[in-house]
Amino acid sequence: MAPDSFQPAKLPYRYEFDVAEAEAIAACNRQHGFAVVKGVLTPGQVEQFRESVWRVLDPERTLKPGETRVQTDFIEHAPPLWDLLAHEDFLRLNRTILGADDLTVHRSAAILKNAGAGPVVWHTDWHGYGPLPARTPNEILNRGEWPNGMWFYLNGTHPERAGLAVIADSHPIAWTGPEGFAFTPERRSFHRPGTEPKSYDQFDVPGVVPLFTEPGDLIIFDTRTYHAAFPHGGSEARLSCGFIFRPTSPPFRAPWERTESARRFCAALPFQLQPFVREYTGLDPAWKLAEGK
Ligand SMILES: O=C(O)CCC(=O)C(=O)O
Ligand SMILES: [Fe+2]
Repeated sequence: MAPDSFQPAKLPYRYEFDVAEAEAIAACNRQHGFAVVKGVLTPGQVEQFRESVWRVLDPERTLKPGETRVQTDFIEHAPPLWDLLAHEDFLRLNRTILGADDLTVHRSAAILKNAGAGPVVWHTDWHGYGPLPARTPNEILNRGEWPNGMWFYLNGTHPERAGLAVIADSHPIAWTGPEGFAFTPERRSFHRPGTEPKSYDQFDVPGVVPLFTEPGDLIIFDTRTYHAAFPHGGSEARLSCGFIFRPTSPPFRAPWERTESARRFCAALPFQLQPFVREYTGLDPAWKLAEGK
């Protein structure tokens, strides 16, 4: 691993902002494909979010060394996140990024990653480079133009402990990949030419920005931005969670019915927050494209 990946990247632009700087954050995300927003959560919220991640992903505390768990309808089970639906700066930031006043909760997730876990390979979350029709819930939900990364890393992020890294400016459709690499099929990742076309998991890639954040900071990245996570060489489990909005219009349909859990979530939200979930699809993990389609 290149030693520089443990140093903050020296970039000719600012990518860390205060939550009130909505225009500058949206501009940085548009131009460079990512931004960090400092201190969005209070220490009390960080504590509540952490408690929710443990409660939902590991209620029995059985997480093994090196294990990672992912949960893909997290907001439905984590009422402390609902406070963000009434957080004026957070809403204004999302409205500015999306260029829309009416927002719908699109999807949410949480990840619990124990010390000893390996890296997350370089990838884009966007499935628009792949074939139609979409085959999985992720492929259905990750074809939009809204940012796909709106993450709170509740222990902060650091390259030594499974921190997130992004490749600056990797989000345009016209991007041709990092210098010295070729894309793997469907542009999911990249590899060194002459080696097997499997997703790259090292950090010696041109344009890498390792992120250094505190608990309570928000990491935003564009739907097409390439990102990866360092191996977890720390000693405590890494907890992260987040959710994204999409503009309520145009309508967005999913090919599954709301799950029982999605229905309970929508019913439980206070009256004044209902507009955020009228068009909520939830995510049915059991859905897949029927054979022969
Ligand atoms: O483990 C991480 O922080 C990376 C997560 C990620 O890339 C994803 O969920 O798409
Ligand atoms: Fe990802």
